[in-house]
Amino acid sequence: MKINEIKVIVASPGRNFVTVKVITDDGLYGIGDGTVNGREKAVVAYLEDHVIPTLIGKDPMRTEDIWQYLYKGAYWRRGPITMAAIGAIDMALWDIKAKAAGMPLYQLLGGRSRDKVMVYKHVGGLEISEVVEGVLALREAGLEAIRAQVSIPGLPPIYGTGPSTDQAAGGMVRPMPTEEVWATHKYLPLVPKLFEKLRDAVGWDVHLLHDVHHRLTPIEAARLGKDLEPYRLFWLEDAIPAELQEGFRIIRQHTTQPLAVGEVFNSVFDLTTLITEQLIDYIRVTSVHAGGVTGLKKIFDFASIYHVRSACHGPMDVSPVAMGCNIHVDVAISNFGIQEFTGYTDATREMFPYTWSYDRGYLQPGEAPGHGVDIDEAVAAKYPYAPAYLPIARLEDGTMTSW
Ligand code: CS2
Ligand code: MG
Repeated sequence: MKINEIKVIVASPGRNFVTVKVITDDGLYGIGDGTVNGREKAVVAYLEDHVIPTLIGKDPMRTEDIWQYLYKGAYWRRGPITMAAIGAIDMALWDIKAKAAGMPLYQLLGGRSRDKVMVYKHVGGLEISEVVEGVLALREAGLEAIRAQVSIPGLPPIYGTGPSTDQAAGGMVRPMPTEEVWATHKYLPLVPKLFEKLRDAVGWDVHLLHDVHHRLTPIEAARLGKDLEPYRLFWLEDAIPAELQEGFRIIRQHTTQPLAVGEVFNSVFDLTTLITEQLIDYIRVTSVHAGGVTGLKKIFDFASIYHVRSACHGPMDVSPVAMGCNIHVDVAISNFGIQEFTGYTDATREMFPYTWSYDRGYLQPGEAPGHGVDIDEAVAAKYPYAPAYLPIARLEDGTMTSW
């Protein structure tokens, strides 16, 4: 079997997606997600100009060799654009391999290690009362794990809350970066109040999560972790920017609050200190950004030695293709933790028919050969790409900060 053709399909069914279609000489094809939210066209150019020409004629079964060829062969290794391009190709090749074997992808990854894949969904609100209502509603809908975010009184809606950035409204990506305002000193006293009210309202048998979204210093994150200990959160996510992995040592010294990080990571080298020093509890890498199925397996198997569990990133900008690959990995690995899942718009589901399924807080990979996700190119043609950016954030004095 040889790779005959590779297409890159860019479409925007509510938000931009970059999808790769690898077609073999005997008619089998596989698809992969290469979406980097707000930098999609960089991945398209990397694929079309530098990856695809080198793969035509290669044996698609050689997933590990092609992964190494694209990783080591780039010379300029790693980075979000390179690893998303590698991830897209890798997902497509695993799709082909599993289709050729006539098996769902998870069977090639060790078979089932669990009967179902637990998810968490998002609740965001402008007021604490709104968040409490939203969490109770998701509890009713069967969720075992719920992420809660609240806006800061007196400031415009911040990440994960309100219409301006709530992904459920598909409104997070804008033609030019919108500017949001952040104030740590107003945020820190608010979050413990949110979770006190949530525990009073929803009790203790539901996992509650919170995403700080890279916005604190290590000692501020240590303070927040301690303040949240009475409410027993499942995790505090992205407490600090994670380029400086050692920063987590300070948080770890002060609090037993479980920590999650890694959605912006794209290689195992981004997290070796965090994992080997057990500075975190969940690693958030996802198939599209960390080098595909091959990349995820390398990272999660490494993490399993250090008691670190998986928590694949899974908001709406991770396409149903990458979500499908995540679920196959989730169901097979030994150290599964949780899967983020926000669902998709009707247009996205129309463009990406899939056989994985969601039901009352849990996902199933499906039994179709491959990863079980396809792309309807005629539907994709209805939704042309449009430039779109994530918001940026500034402090009240105008200083740039992490969004
Ligand atoms: C967030 C993401 O889901 C999460 O944990 O951090 O929604 C993130 O803001 C987006 O993926 C950025 O594109
Ligand atoms: Mg996050």
